[in-house]
Amino acid sequence: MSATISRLPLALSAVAIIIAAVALAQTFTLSAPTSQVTPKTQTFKINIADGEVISEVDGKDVVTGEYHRFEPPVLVVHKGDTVVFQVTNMDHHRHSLVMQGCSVDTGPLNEHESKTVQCVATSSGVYQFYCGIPFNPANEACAPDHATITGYLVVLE
Ligand SMILES: [Cu+2]
Repeated sequence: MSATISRLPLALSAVAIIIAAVALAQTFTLSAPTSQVTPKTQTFKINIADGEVISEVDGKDVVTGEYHRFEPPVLVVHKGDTVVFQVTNMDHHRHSLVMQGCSVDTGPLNEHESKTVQCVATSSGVYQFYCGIPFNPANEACAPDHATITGYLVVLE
């Protein structure tokens, strides 16, 4: 009986040491960097193109307008990736691709002109890219829908 009582503090000490060791191990595990996707280079072919607005007029489909867009309009990468934009202007109006945050700017692109620009996506988030050439019908610069020629770079954590 007395032998059992005298072993109790030893057993409690052992349990305390085990609990402390587990807690310490968890502390180091939690403070260790979380596993990240290995940064890589992601290349996108992006066309600046026009589309037709087709409306039904007197029972027939008629082209009633045109719009301009980036194709594809949404790009998804991971933080740390190098993003390469191979931009081609397929439209007869002059356009460009500009983005802040992950900073790129092709400068003005004439019809069928291409330019490659790149940036490193250092922060996660959603970045809008857009045409940087304001509409000016006097010199073939952009189009009336300039403000809606936009796309998005989604940078995942
Ligand atoms: Cu524009």
